[in-house]
Amino acid sequence: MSAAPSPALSDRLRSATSIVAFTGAGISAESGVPTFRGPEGIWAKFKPEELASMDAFIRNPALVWEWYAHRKKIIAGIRPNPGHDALARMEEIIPHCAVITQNIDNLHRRAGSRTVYELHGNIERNYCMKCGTAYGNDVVLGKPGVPECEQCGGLIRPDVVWFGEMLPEEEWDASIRAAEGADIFLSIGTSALVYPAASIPRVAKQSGAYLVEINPEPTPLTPLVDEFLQGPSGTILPLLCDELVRVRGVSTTGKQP
Ligand code: BV8
Ligand code: ZN
Repeated sequence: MSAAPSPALSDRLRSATSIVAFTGAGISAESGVPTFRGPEGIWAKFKPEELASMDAFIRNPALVWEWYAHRKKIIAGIRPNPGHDALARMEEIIPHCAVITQNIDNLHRRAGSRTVYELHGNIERNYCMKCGTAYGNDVVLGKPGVPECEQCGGLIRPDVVWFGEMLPEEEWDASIRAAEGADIFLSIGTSALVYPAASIPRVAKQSGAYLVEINPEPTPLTPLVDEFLQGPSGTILPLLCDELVRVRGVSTTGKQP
């Protein structure tokens, strides 16, 4: 286990035409977004099913909205970190680059990544459960208690995937296609516990990708990976991007000199 890319990875960085990143809450930890299962995890007090599920919302919409309003406020005040920035820079250099994220914080797009597949939705979006009308956070956070639809009075919910809910089909299909075509697949900052998302790195590996994991801790995926870069993604991803620039002899703007 090391934090620096091996010669085998440098070789692949030199020739890769497709690098795909699969990210979880860990990549946003250094931006100040609490992870789910860490000691400070946002689920430290509750179990996921007690908050991020339709049953929880029907049972106690005010508690679920209090939790999401709290997270929306945290996320509104944070910025992408060098890990997000490095992935956006890679997209300037490699023709086919994609980010498959489990995160709902929108930080990849804010860092400049353009091909981003959000498997679990986006906390900046909300919609009415009855008529589907879309609402931004400015509207829902301005209302006390559980926000109701201005069109039909229905309950408004965050546009995220709850436990027991299907993932968005288009994002899922695009993510599988990207994983199947990846030369290098990076699994970054995820405990690899939540399915079906956690099956995607395995699809990449089975399709011939060089599978790299970036995490300060080992996970259930670690035994399967070709390379485990142990450490925080905010440090490791910029180093990986510098190595990509070095072996391909490109300028940092991604353009050939
Ligand atoms: C579905 C959005 C079916 C909401 C989320 C039993 C076995 C297997 C599966 C199941 C099971 N029982 C139920 C299931 C299915 C269930 C599931 O997988 N449960 C798990 C808990 C066992 N999955 C579902 O319900 C999914 N839907 O299966 O539907 C279906 C089929 C047909 C018809 C209808 C339905 C839906 C799952 C989506 C749930 N929504 N989020 C919200 O955010 O509020 S999940 C949530 O947790 C996140 O989105 C994220 O995706 C997920 C995983 O968390 P991670 O991102 O990995 O974060 P975590 O804290 O766990 O780990 C952080 C990592 O970062 C750690 O490893 C840490 O070491 C590392 N780290 C820390 N600092 C850094 C770092 N890494 C790098 N740098 C650092 N600085
Ligand atoms: Zn409505």
